[in-house]
Amino acid sequence: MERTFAIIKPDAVEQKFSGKIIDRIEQEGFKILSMRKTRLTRVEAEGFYAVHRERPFFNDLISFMTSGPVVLLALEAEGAILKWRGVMGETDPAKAPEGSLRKQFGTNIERNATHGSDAPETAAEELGYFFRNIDLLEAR
Ligand code: FUP
Repeated sequence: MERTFAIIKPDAVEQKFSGKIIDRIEQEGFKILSMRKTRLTRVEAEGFYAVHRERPFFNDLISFMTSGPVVLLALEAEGAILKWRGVMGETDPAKAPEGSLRKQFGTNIERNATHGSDAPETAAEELGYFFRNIDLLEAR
């Protein structure tokens, strides 16, 4: 079993798509190990996206990610990381396949509805960043 970290971003929460996205997560066979609705502080968002600090879109991205509440999720499934990336589709909703979450609920490359870890190392890091004692979470 593999774990990944997901975010339902402020655009999707604001448009009341959280329920539909959580439903899709369950229908796809992910187990929700932990889930929390919160509003990211600037410090939290900047730390989370630290790898993008030098990118031209960084400030806009941080403003967007702190603009309203998000839903943070710890997910588990066989091959969870790639599986969740597949359900989300490409970063740019315009390039994401029909039926993917970003195609269905995203607006543009910034307001793209969801986040998902891109590799085992980032999944472990991101899960640890937002969920204390992630190693103790049991699939029940
Ligand atoms: P992804 O792994 O699909 O989330 O994509 P990236 O790591 O490349 O980008 C992380 C986030 O930065 C995206 F979700 C949205 C934002 N971004 C922009 O706002 N503009 C860009 O040109 C690229 C990414």
